[in-house]
Amino acid sequence: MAMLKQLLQASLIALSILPAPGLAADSADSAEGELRKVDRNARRVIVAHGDWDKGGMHAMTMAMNVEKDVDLAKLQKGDKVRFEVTRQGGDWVITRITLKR
Ligand SMILES: [Cu+2]
Repeated sequence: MAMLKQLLQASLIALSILPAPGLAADSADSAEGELRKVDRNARRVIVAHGDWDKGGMHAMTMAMNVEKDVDLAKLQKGDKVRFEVTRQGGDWVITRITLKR
C-alpha cells in the first residue's frame, strides 16, 4: 500500500511539471479579410482572407468558428476585419475580431 501511495505521489509531481497544453504562443495567428457571411446563431463566419503565413494559407474564402466570448452583434457581411485565430483540434477558431477602418 505504501508503494502505491509513493507511485501516486510521483505521478502527481510529474503532472504538475508539464506545461499547460493548448496555450503555445505560436498557435495564435492574425490575418485580415472581408466577411462574406455572419451566422450569429451558429457562431460561424465565412471570411475571404489574405495570405496567412503561420496558417500556411494563401488568400482564400473559408468558414471559421468563432469563440463564444467574441461579440458578433456589430459585424455583418461586407465588413473588412482583422482577426486572431487559434488552432483547436483540427479547426481554426477566431478568438478576436475587429473592424478595419
Ligand atoms: Cu484559409
